[in-house]
Amino acid sequence: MRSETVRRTSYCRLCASSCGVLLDIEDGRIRDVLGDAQHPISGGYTCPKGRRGADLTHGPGRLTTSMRRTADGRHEPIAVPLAVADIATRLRRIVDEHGPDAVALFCGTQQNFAALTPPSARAWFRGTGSHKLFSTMTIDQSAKWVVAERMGTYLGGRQRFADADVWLLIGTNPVVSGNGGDGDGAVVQNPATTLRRARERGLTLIVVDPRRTETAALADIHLAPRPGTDAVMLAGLLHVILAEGLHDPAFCERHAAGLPALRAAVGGVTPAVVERICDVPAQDVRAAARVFGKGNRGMATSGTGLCMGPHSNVAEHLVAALNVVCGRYLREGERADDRAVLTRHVPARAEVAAPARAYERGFRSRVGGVRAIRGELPSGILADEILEPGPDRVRALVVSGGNPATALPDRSKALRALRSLDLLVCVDPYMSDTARLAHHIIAPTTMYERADHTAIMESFFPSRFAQFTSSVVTPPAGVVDDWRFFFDLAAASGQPFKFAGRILDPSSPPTSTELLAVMTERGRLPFDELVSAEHGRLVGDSGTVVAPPTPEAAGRRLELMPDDVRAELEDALQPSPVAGDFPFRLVVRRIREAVNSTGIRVPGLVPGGGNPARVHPDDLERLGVADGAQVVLRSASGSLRVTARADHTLARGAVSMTHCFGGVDGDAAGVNVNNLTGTLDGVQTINAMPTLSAVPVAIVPATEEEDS
Ligand SMILES: Nc1nc2c(c(=O)[nH]1)N[C@H]1C(S)=C(S)[C@@H](COP(=O)(O)OP(=O)(O)OC[C@H]3O[C@@H](n4cnc5c(=O)[nH]c(N)nc54)[C@H](O)[C@@H]3O)O[C@H]1N2
Ligand SMILES: Nc1nc2c(c(=O)[nH]1)N[C@H]1C(S)=C(S)[C@@H](COP(=O)(O)OP(=O)(O)OC[C@H]3O[C@@H](n4cnc5c(=O)[nH]c(N)nc54)[C@H](O)[C@@H]3O)O[C@H]1N2
Ligand code: SF4
Ligand SMILES: [Mo]
Repeated sequence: MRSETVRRTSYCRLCASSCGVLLDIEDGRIRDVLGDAQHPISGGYTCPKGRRGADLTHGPGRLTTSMRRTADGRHEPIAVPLAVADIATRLRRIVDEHGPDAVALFCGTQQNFAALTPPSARAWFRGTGSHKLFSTMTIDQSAKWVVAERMGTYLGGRQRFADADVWLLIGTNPVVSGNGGDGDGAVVQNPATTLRRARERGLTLIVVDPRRTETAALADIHLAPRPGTDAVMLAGLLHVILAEGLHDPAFCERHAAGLPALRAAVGGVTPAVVERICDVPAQDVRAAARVFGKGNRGMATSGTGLCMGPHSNVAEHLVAALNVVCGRYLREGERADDRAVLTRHVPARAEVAAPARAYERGFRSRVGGVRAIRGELPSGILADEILEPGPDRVRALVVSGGNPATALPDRSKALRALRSLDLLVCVDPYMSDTARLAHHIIAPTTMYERADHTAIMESFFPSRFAQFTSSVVTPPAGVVDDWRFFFDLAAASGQPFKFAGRILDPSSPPTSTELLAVMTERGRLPFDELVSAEHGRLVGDSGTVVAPPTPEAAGRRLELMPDDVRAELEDALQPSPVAGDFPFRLVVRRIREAVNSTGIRVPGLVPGGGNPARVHPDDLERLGVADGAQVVLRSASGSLRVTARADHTLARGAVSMTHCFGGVDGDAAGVNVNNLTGTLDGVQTINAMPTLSAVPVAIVPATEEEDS
């Protein structure tokens, strides 16, 4: 007899979009995931991987129990309390012998979609006394942190997508990625429809991307520069805007310093220079600058294509400079961008937080003297932190919702480092590449098995919205909520566990829902109202406005062109010859069917199963490579055998591939792009960010490579 199907409401937590879903549950298992048409911000939209939520929850790859590595290298099931006790003992031994800095935490992407995980992982970590905190931000868009440190931040808020008449997207493809443009909440939910509707109401969209992406296809203007030349492109746009007086002198006068230095630095970067270096016609550069400069409202925002490039820190600085120079910020008395519902509301003020350059005083690593930024050491030096001899060498690593074995640059070094650890603990519901190498794998609940709310997602929403979900299906007996593992580990280690400003009692753990409630105490929506709103709750405009500046802020200014940024721009203006040994540039590309490595092992999800190297058909023809043939990509750091695919959307000279594919045991389809990256290639000062996009490569037909 067929059992009854129950329909439950929840939201997907694989990416920041947080789409509302309806789950058909049968026999305690999810049968179907459907978009929730009544959801106020996603409106029924789901993506291919979100619709495979059933497989991610119940699929064959799902770990239903924690695992411990045996002496012969296999993994065997272990009960969570025993695992926690063993991990605590081994950590204690390492700390006693080598000090707390021998312990590190790596925070990955998937920990960020469970409200309780980041504060709990950090609560445990703080108790260790270690400085060795790492996250994916520093192999992603930490150029944005560097900009805030060197330029400062305007505290009145940014102009909003909802009432913008112009928007510039550079190095980002939100129609696929939902990349949220610095927490603007722009183009995250149902992105293609959101962009189409904005254009219908009059928004002009400019996209700068070497590929005619799904987003570029919706744009009014698409500039396709040579990969890695964004700093020059942005300097050129600034050149035109300043030369033609399209900037906002009043905003600059009041809030910015260094306008003459900026003017001087971009003075030589005429559209003709941009054409030469970026390979974009001068008149197109001028036209785009005029459209952006003449718009009344709207921002320039970037993504990984820019932040992973060879001059990422200066390029991102120039994105911010473009916004400052055009005054794209909210003024005193304007309606504030207030999206805090469950989190504490921070009043907006028409003033500047001065550049602090706090990284100059951060914890200093023995690896290259690199310093912590925002309390984190850059992940670009994680492998060296493990491998390089030294008294505070990292010997124990806890990985929370991340997969450094596939995500870190210079994969062979990363694998060597992970294999050499005395203790590797991986909290992951699947046998990820990192889990395979771990001494302990803690199997956590997956999204539909845990209670949750959207507190830490608020900056990704377009307006004031919040949602709660209870656990919709019963988790397997052997798993534990992510937060609870960290709570138990702190307790077993005799460490205090500080959460939302209070120390929790180790002998009486709260329930997940109790802790979720604690987290919203400083918010403005009562917890019971949140819980009872089945499809989430759109909270009306708060009516707050941008407050006048405080007297203390009178002298604070945004630094448009400090000396180190100017030097980096000069460097970026030296054209790197697109010829020689490595004539192509390998660029990043996300796909709808996977979020980094999550999804790559779900059968039938990724079309074709792998991650081919996509190249313009003319380039393939010139190389004598047939569509679908094997090629070898070579870079200064390594090589990779991969299937070549013709792709008309790419600029000539670019190769586009998706990261995080290829298993350590060859068990996952595809190949790993980080075989071609290095930790020293084009590495940026301050955040030690290596080049992960616009990586110089050669394409060699596989047969030739094998002959030589
Ligand atoms: N479906 C899906 N969504 C995701 C993810 C995923 O894996 N899948 N990952 C999530 C994560 S962790 C992140 S960080 C975000 C990232 O979100 P995005 O930054 O939007 O990432 P991509 O979609 O790869 O888009 C990067 C774009 O930059 C372009 N590009 C590459 N090199 C250059 C260059 O030198 N200059 C310029 N101007 N453009 C260049 C590429 O062609 C590509 O279109 O997405 C998140 N969302
Ligand atoms: N060459 C190259 N390298 C790159 C990039 C690139 O574009 N090119 N992109 C970089 C970027 S932007 C990023 S963000 C990183 C990605 O780096 P990571 O964040 O380290 O990689 P993910 O694959 O997202 O790892 C997420 C892990 O969390 C697990 N997981 C899923 N759900 C849960 C859960 O509920 N709880 C827990 N505990 N775990 C869960 C997944 O199985 C997976 O193993 O890679 C970076 N590396
Ligand atoms: S993974 Fe897909 S369905 Fe899930 S939140 Fe992101 S966009 Fe929505
Ligand atoms: Mo990322």
